[in-house]
Amino acid sequence: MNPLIGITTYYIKHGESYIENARGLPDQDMLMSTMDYARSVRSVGGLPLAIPVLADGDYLQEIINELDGFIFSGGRDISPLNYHTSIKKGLTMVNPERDEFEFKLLEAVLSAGKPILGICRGFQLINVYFGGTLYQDLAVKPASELEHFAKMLPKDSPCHRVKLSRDSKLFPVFQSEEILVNSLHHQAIDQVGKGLVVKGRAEDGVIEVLESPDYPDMTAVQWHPEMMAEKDKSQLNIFKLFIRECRRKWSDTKLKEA
Ligand SMILES: [Mn+2]
Repeated sequence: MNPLIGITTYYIKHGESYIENARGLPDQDMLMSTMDYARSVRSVGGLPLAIPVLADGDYLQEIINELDGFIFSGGRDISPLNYHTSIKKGLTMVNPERDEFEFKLLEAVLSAGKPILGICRGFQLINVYFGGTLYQDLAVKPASELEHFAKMLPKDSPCHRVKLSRDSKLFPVFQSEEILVNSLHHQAIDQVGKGLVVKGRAEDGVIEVLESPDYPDMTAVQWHPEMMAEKDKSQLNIFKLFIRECRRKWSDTKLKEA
């Protein structure tokens, strides 16, 4: 069985990225996803599918029923209004439609008990969903010498260390307490959401791994394993773990139905 894996996407509103003779027309909205997610999922035996931002309750329920696992992908900043905070210096573009859709999707996936992999924005989305907050810009607060928004490096280049807890589900994946990760985020977790547990931090204390005892099939990381996976096979193990969880959930469900 090859699990069907839904991957959330950018919602690019018309006019936003239109360049004459590039793609589409000035009055067309677009969805966008980097190929890294699809390639990583495919290389571990999953069937990757992009999920468009469609504000329609039936659509949500149908994809929940049909898909076996969900990747909440990277992207723009989450609007601070979602964590009841005023807009602060350093916030960049937000997309309220995507925020609203993904919070609804996350709620539905959690209640269906299907496996979740949250990456970067997806990791932050999970924290906000559980009532946590974010630093709106690491350049402003908390000040650190570490560069977490390393756009000057290749996408797969390690930037800093992450210290994993020995009881993290990622510890057996990497078989190490210390791993090297890329870093392409300018925001970070401030207050941790209810029921979430910090299982990994960067050298400067920035939270990079969250887990939940209530949702053991949820993995959430601040870095981008999908960008590193081609060169660093240990990062691909995160996807292997996720696909294993999807297969197990799928066969548990089939057993119950039988
Ligand atoms: Mn980082």
